[in-house]
Formats: sequence, structure tokens, C-alpha cells
Amino acid sequence: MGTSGGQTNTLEVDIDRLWRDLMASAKIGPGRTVGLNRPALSTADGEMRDVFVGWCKDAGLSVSVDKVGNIFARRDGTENTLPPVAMGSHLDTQIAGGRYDGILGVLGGLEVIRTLNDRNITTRRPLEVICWTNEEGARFQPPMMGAGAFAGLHTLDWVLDQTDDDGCRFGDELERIGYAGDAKLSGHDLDTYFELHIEQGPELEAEGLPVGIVTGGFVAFGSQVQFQGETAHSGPTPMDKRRNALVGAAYLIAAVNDIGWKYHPDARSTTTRIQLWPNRYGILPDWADVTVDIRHPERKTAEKMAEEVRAAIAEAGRKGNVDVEVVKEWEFGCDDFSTDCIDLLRTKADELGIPHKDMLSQAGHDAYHVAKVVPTAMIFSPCRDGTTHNENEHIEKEDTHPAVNLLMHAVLERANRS
Ligand code: HGY
Ligand code: MN
Ligand code: MN
Repeated sequence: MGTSGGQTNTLEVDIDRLWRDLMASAKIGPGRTVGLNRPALSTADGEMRDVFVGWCKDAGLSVSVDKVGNIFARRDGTENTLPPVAMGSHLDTQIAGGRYDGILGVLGGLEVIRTLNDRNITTRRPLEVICWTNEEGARFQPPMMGAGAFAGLHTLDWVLDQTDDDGCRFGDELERIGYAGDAKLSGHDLDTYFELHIEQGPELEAEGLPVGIVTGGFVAFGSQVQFQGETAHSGPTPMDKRRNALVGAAYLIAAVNDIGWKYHPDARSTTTRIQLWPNRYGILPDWADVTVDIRHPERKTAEKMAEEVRAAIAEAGRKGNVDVEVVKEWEFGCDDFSTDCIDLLRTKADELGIPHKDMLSQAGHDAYHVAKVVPTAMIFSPCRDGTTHNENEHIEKEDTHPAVNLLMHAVLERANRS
């Protein structure tokens, strides 16, 4: 049995090996320029999953896949009846995504495993590296769907029946890429879950800090809203006879933006997409579908904003003289992170001499949902200018190394605790 936590403070991950993996991943599902276009359950997502599973098997891990495609790669410990300590994040990206959002957390976890293998270090509890399905919600809303199903927020049938803009069904796409697993959604016990993720904000870089310890997350409310009007000719139809779905959507889009400014600077309010039919010259659209995303660090204010959005939805239908319906709603936010695990991260960072700060996450993460059922904590690493959901997302190897080391030492401590 190798060292299990003895002389391990000199233990460091091989950051060059991790970078090789990150650069290899960056070639799978290339975007328009330097980033990625690898939405969940796309062919590229399937290819990336296959590569990841291959790397896991090469590292001696046993791989299982659950019924929504979450991948669990396991390294046995010395006491395998104990639930595993897990690391992970997501490999799917936005369609104009960066190379590191989510991917660093999955491949960073695999690098931890490889380092323990190299040094012949065993742990008391087993370890797992997890790839959650559809974190981004780029094709199938809501986001964090795989982790949400794992945490019991969504039923299996509901997830499998979600469709994308082309009417492709989640369950069919999962079959098509070969990741409709047979492992049950519930009952996959985890002892702890640590998620390493780029900050997706400018604070760590601006303060020259290599690590953020995430104490909570902005509360977010999302809704998919549909407007139903009537097609008509844009020439002969008098203004008082129109039922233009795009006008209803436009009133809502402007109102959502105003609500964000009303609660500025801490609020975020966005209409991120619109679909329209027929969306052609000379004919009024009779159907519009918009997705609204509002966020705030305080739940009370986020709920107030959500109430104002609901009022704006009704008002937009009235002013646009069209019918309006909220077809889907979701929320996420996190004040469920484990204080024990947060304290462990702080202690380990101090022991390792890694400067760090506590901070909130403004983006959503799989860890938000996992935290509902498993003791969970998150580690942030710096990203340039905070640029993200943008192909120019960029991180530096040296700046990222400490956070990956912290992940490894926290996992080791947690896996070997009595
Ligand atoms: O919505 C989010 O914040 C995450 O990127 N899915
Ligand atoms: Mn992410
Ligand atoms: Mn993202």
C-alpha cells in the first residue's frame, strides 16, 4: 500500500500533462475561431466523452454511465464499502464556448487520479471523477440538467423527453451518441463532491490570487416564454388590427433589461435568445419564443425581480395584443455548500501556502445541484479578464496549477479521514 497522506504535501499534479489533455479536448468540436462548439449530446460531445472514457480506463478507472448520461469514473480505495469522494464538472460547452469552462474540472480531476497512480498513493475511500450531462443548457433547457436529475430535481422521463430547437429528443440523442447508460439515477452514493471551475469573473486575476473558495452562488430564475399572435400582411394590416408576436416579445425584452438596471449593480437580467415564425419579410410573425434569465446575490431581491418579470410578461402580451404563456421555468442558486468542506479547502490552501479568498459564484454550476444531496464545495481558478461563454476564454498554466493541487490535497484529506 502506497503512502496514503504521509509525505504528500510535496505532492504536485503534472500540470503539463493536464495542459496536453486540455489542448487535445480543445480540438473536439471546434468553434468559429479558437474556442469550442460542443453542445450537450452533439456528435462532438459524444467524441469528447469517448476520449475522456478512454483516458479514464487508461488510468485504471472503472467507468459507469447513468440513465441521463452522467459518467462516473471510479478508483478503488482500501475500504470500498465507503462512498467515494468525487471531483468533476462538465465537458459540454456553449456553441461559442471557451476551452476551459467545465473542462478544467473534469480533466483536472483525472489529473489528480493520474498523479496518485504515479506516486502509488492509495486512499481509504474510493475516488470518482464525474462528467455531468448538459450543464450549459445550450440545446436543452434548463442548464445543469444531468446534475439536477442526479439530485432528484428532474424525473428521468422528463429529462429524456426534452427537445431541442430542431425537435430532437434528449433520450434519442443520448442513444445516438452511445451514452444512454444503465446505472440508476438515484442511489449513487457520494461521500463528498469537489468541483474545480474557472471563476468566469475578473476578481482573482485582478487581485493576483490563484484560488477562490466558493461560499455560495447567485440566485437565478429562468423562464421560457411564448407569444402567440396571427400572421398578417405588413402592408395592408392597420396598426389596430395587428397581433404581432414579435412586438409582444420586444416589450418583454426591453422590460427585462429595465429590471436589471433597476437593481444594478448587483442584478443581472438577460433575454438570451429569441425564436420567431415565420420570421420572413412582409408577414407579421404569429409565434415568438424568448428565454429570460435573471440573477441576484440575495434571494429576496432575486424573487422581487422574478415577480416584476412575471408582471412584465402579462403586460407585454397586453400591449402586443397577443396571447402569452410561460412554458418552462427553473431556478438555481446555492447556499448549500458544505461548511466542513469549505473549511477544509481554506486549511489546505493555507498549509500549501496558496493565497485565496472566499467568493460567490455568479454563474451556475453542477455543484449547485449536487450540493443538495452531497457535502459539496467549489474551487475557482483565475481566468483572463473574466472572459467566458466566449471563444477567447483564456487561462494560464502557472496560475491554474495551485488550484489543481488544492483539489488533490483536499480530496486526499477527505478520502482518508477517519
Ligand atoms: O447558466 C449558467 O450560469 C451556467 O453557465 N450554466
Ligand atoms: Mn461551467
Ligand atoms: Mn458555462
